[in-house]
Amino acid sequence: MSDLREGFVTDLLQPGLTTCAGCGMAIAFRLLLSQIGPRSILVIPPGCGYIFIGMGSRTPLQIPAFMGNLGATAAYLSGMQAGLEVLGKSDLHLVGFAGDGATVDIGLQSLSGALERGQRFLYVCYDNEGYMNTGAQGSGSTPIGALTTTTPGRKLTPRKDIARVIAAHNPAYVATASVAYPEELKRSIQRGLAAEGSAFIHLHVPCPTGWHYPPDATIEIARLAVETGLFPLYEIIDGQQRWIQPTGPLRPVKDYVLTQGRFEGLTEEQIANIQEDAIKGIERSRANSMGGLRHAG
Ligand SMILES: Cc1ncc(C[n+]2csc(CCOP(=O)(O)OP(=O)(O)O)c2C)c(N)n1
Ligand code: SF4
Repeated sequence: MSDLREGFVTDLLQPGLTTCAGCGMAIAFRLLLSQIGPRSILVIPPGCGYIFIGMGSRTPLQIPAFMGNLGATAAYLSGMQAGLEVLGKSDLHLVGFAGDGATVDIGLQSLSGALERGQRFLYVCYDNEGYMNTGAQGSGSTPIGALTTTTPGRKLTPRKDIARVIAAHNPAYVATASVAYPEELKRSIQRGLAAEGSAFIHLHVPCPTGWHYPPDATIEIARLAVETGLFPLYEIIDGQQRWIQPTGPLRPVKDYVLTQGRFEGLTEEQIANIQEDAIKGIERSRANSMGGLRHAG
């Protein structure tokens, strides 16, 4: 058992979880816990992340956590912030950990409202690019060309660029992050916790079960998404965008799509279209950036 007295914390998450082998989200969640520490309250909506809250009276978590409904993570965080203010407690971190379905689709309205109000919390959207917990359905964050159970003929439209959607609300902090760059992720979490207002991290977490690849390839695939420009890394602090993307030429997207069964059977022309989209996307993301103050390594 962990001892939660100051200085005695060993692990805020106990073993015996039922996440799939090689789950990128599970790796990312441990990194998140290592940064937020025991003085935190988590809100996690239904989805694979709910595994960390537990079932019935059993939980592997050593800090308070609450499962809201799928569309209202930011509304719960807002209510908790108001409650803590009334109680005069300002030394607790309020942290949301929600999937892409719960964020870019179903929870976008409540998140948008909370961002407009400038409420203070850290919201981490773990993006496994689909509704994975309910059978790998396509979401607004599923990339073009991917096979899912609701797009058996492939996703025909590009993903929503959620970090830019959030940035348009001008919150205190926005970052994109990848489980393949843990030091950058930890720094972004710290910056988000320190921000004087709402903080949002869009965190890329490969899913072996839904993307159809061997569980030991998770980190390699996450790194390829960044290196090909399909998931560029940057942060925006008080409106100033800084580039975190590794330096050097982009790798071809073919190196990425060939690693996963969800892209099986793509034609050369379809791969060329994805390549074009990746270049356009990275140019859009880069357009507002100042010189690279941080570089993932
Ligand atoms: C309003 C609503 N619609 C559908 C569901 C059923 N449901 C539970 S979890 C889930 C998937 C959530 O997907 P996402 O947020 O991407 O998280 P992931 O499962 O990928 O971790 C769905 C559709 C629900 N709980 N509430
Ligand atoms: S379905 Fe994907 S995201 Fe969900 S627990 Fe399994 S590997 Fe992780």
